[in-house]
Order: sequence, then structure tokens, then C-alpha cells
Amino acid sequence: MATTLPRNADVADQFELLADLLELEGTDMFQVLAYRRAASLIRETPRPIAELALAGRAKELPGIGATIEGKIVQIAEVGEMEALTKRKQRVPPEVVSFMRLPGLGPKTVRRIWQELGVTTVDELRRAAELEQLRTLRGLGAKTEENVLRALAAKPAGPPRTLLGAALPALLAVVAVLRDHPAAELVCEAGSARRRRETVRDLDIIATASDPKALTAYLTQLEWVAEVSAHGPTKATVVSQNGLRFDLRVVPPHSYGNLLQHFTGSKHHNVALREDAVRRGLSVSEYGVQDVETREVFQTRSEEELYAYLGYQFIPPELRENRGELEAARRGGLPARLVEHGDLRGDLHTHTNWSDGRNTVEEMAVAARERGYEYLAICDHAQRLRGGGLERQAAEIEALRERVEPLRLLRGVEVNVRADGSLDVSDDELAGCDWVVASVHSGFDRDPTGRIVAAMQNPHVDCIGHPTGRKINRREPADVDVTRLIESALATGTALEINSQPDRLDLIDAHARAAAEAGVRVVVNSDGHGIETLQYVELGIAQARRGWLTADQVLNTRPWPEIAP
Ligand code: DGT
Ligand code: CA
Ligand code: CA
Ligand code: ZN
Repeated sequence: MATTLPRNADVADQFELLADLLELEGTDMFQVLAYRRAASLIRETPRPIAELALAGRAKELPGIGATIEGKIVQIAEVGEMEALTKRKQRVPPEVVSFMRLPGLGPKTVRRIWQELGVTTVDELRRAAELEQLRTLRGLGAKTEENVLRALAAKPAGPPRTLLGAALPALLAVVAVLRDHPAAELVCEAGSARRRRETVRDLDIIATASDPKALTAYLTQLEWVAEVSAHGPTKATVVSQNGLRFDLRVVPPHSYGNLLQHFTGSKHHNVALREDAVRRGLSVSEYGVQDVETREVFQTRSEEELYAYLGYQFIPPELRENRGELEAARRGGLPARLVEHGDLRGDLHTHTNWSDGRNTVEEMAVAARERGYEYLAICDHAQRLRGGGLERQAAEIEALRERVEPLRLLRGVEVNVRADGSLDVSDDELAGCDWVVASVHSGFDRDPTGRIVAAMQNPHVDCIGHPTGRKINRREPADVDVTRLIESALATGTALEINSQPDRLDLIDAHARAAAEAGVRVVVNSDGHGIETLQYVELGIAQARRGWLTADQVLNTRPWPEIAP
């Protein structure tokens, strides 16, 4: 447990940084992606990776070869891998952070650094203010404006963890705790229970016949790297991959009150309490007190608590003080939010025809095993140039019978170019069952106008990841979502909730606005391998946070009702 070996999260950070530096130097993307994959793999591995590497056993993990293992050994032995030390000497540390700014890709950052000699954030700000960035070809006043805005907005503090990285770990811990003989009720709480897209720490609420035994059990689990706090009813631990878990064991008779309190959000709770005060009730984590009679209401059940306070039950995903209390008071919440099991298919996936890891057949079989009725293969058109789209169509055709009853759809993901045109001809698009159009670059060049232009094309069925944001890495493009919604409605184009853990794009509030306006919203995995089809669980969570019902999610319907 307490060792001097680096935690998996620290090892992963080094691989991330190495990938960033290589990308900046213009190394081939294959290597960059290999290091990024290794980083996320290491982050997700429950066992201490440094220990495994020192024993020569890290390469038994899929995706880790001898080269990467060697680098992990270096980190364990001297604190930093050589490749990183070497590159850090070549690239000034702050230059790496430039890549996180909107509109600045690695190539642009390299030119700003090498051609303008800009090496710090301060110098970058000055260069933008002095209108020097526009002296580089391809950069303009708009770039300078974006850089200045992004620098002004740059928040301090460590980045929040992606829900997609934290939730599986949290649910596994909850399951492990439930199995302990002293445990009675165990439930996740906090932002993760509300399925916020990012989380700071992971909260667990439990009741137990022997609270001390349960908190002690948590601190002794194998994947625990550090115990930050430990008492008879509370424990805080940090896992190998850097996740902080907060366990509270509470009395069973007020479990409902405490679970409600620690689920939050803070804003929801504050509004709930203010509302209660107006009716002579004082709400705290311990119970609800009638101010006049002094009588206290405590309950094991959250459902009973909301009912006692005069509300419909409010699903955790809605507890953000965005109108849910008013709606629940007058019985106006959606009767049932969309659920993962409602999905009948996935309309955006990739295969090894482009940047995916599995074949069309493997993806189809995995989709069928998930119980889907249909699957659209939407490889990047760019990678299917020179007749690739046609050859893929032939493969799909040949597979159709073999993967029945799954309906295999010929899809494509086309790129919306800087001028709003698409990188595939209308003739080719006409042969597709489903066309996703996405912006992948030039985010600062009139993204709204380009997307609206793409929607005018009658072959385009759906806009992929509409704002292009990457959580913790890239701000959303300055897209006018209201105009997007109007245009989607007018053209009958669907808008995607892309379920990639770092995208979740549309965000909840935009998905809600789109659905309320009557736009068809699709929850897609954008899966690049069979194991990532399950990302739709995150997309569904985002849809629920946007108050969406199954009716409002297009791919809960059978294909014949969707077919363009
Ligand atoms: P996070 O951890 O930043 O992702 O977000 P939460 O919502 O999980 O926040 P956390 O872990 O600080 O606290 C969990 C819940 O407990 C929070 O949603 C509401 C409740 N809570 C914690 N501290 C306070 C507080 O000082 N005041 C109120 N009203 N509620 C609190
Ligand atoms: Ca939390
Ligand atoms: Ca907490
Ligand atoms: Zn895609």
C-alpha cells in the first residue's frame, strides 16, 4: 500500500505529456495515439503498474509492449522516463499548454513557438495583443481574439476527472462494499450519482451493522494507494489511478435524508431548503423538522423524503436547480426519463476501415450481442478515399445476412470543411443509409455557418459532436446552438449526443433545448472498438440530465421509423 513507487496516475500523466510533446514535434500520429492509449490503459488498471513493470509483467496487459514497459521501469527507478526528459529539454513547458486553447492545434502551436519565438503564456498573450499572431499564414484577428478570451477564462485548479473514467471504478467499489458482511445499504452519491460529466471526488453512503469494519475494509483494499482520512464512520482513500473516494457510514433510520443530502447538488439542496422554510419545515441532512411542532421526520427512503416534502421523486440526474423542484411540485416532471435499455441501435461507429480497432463484422456481432436492432458503420470519409467507400459498401452487403437479425447500415462520417462543403460527393452520399456530418478542424472559422450549410445538404442526416469540445482539452467552438436547433428543425437533421467520455456533446442543457424544440436527438457511442459501444451509457446519462424521455431520443425507435 504505502510505497514510494509512482501511482498509476503519475505514470499515465507522463505518457500523456510525452504524446503531447510528440504531437507538437510533428511525430507520426500512430506513435502519439499509441502513447495516449497506453496512458488511459495505465490509468484504468487497478493494479500498481510500476510494480508490474519492475517484475517484467506489465507487458502481459493488452496494449503494453516491451517498449512501454521499459519506460515504466525508468519512471519507477529514476522518476521520469528518458524520452520525456529529452523532449522536455527541447520544448518549453508552457508551450504544451497552448495546445489546450481553442483553435490552436499542434501545428499552429509549433509555428507560434518556432517562428515567433513565443514560449510562455504571458508571451502568447502579448503576441495576441500586439497582433503578431496574424503575421503567420492562416492565423487572423479571430485567432488572436480567441486566444485572449481563452486565456482570460482559464480557470485555476486541477482538472476534474471524466465521469467515464470514474464511474466504472465507483460502481465496482460500491459492489465490493455491498459484498462485505457488515454492509447493509450502499449507494453512490454526489456528482457521480447525478452523472455529471466530470467529478472531483467520489462519494459513497452506506449503512452497516458494524460501521468500523466497513470503513476499515475500504482502507485495506488492494487498489488503495493512500489513506487520507480514517475514522469509525468515515474513510477517504485515493486509488492507484488517482481517484478520491469518500465513504460515510450513516444510521439506517435517516439513510434517505443523508443520501439525499450527499447526492446534492448543493444548488438543488439550497433551493429545496428555502422552499421548505416557506412551508415551516427545516431540512438538514439529519431530518426534516416541523418548526412549530418540533417534530422530526427521518426516513430510510429518498422517495419518502421527496413525497413528505410535497414533490414527485426527482431522479438524481435532474438535481441541479434547473427548474426540477418547481416541476416536481406541480407533478410536471417527465414520467420516465430515457434509459439505456431503450436504445435499439447505434448510428455512429468506426471500424478498422478508418481509425477503429475492430472489423465491420466484429462491430456488428458486438452490437447484436448488445441486443441492438441496427448499427450504422460511419467511418471517416477522408480515410475511404479512392473508392474505399464503395469497397466497404460491398463488404457490408456481403455481411448483411450473416449478422441478422441485426440490420447493418451503410453510414459515413463526412467532414465539414472550412468553407462549409463536405468531403464526399452527393452521388456517393446518396448511396448511404445514414450520413453524419462533423466539424473536425478550423473550429474558429464560422462553425455555425458551416454546420448550417451542411444541414442544407439533403443527404446529411445528423450532425456529429456539434460543438467539438474535448473536456479538459479543448473549449467548445463558438457555435450558436439556438441557430443550430432552428436549422435542424427546418431541415429535419438530427443532432447527436456523442457519448465519448471527453466529448458528451451536445451537453445536457443544449440537448434539452433541442428536444423541447422538437429536434431529433440521437445518442451515439462514436465507438472506435467493440468495448467502447458501451459509452452510450454516458450519453444516456447526459440525455437524462437534459430531461429527455425515450420518445425524444431517435434511436429508441425501430429503423424503419428513422430511415431517411
Ligand atoms: P464534486 O465532488 O465537485 O464533483 O461535486 P459533489 O456534488 O459530489 O460535491 P461534494 O463531494 O463536495 O459533496 C457531495 C454533496 O454533499 C453535494 O452535492 C451536496 C452535499 N454537500 C457537501 N458539502 C456541502 C455544503 O457545504 N453545503 C451543502 N448545502 N451541501 C453540501
Ligand atoms: Ca463528490
Ligand atoms: Ca465528497
Ligand atoms: Zn466519429
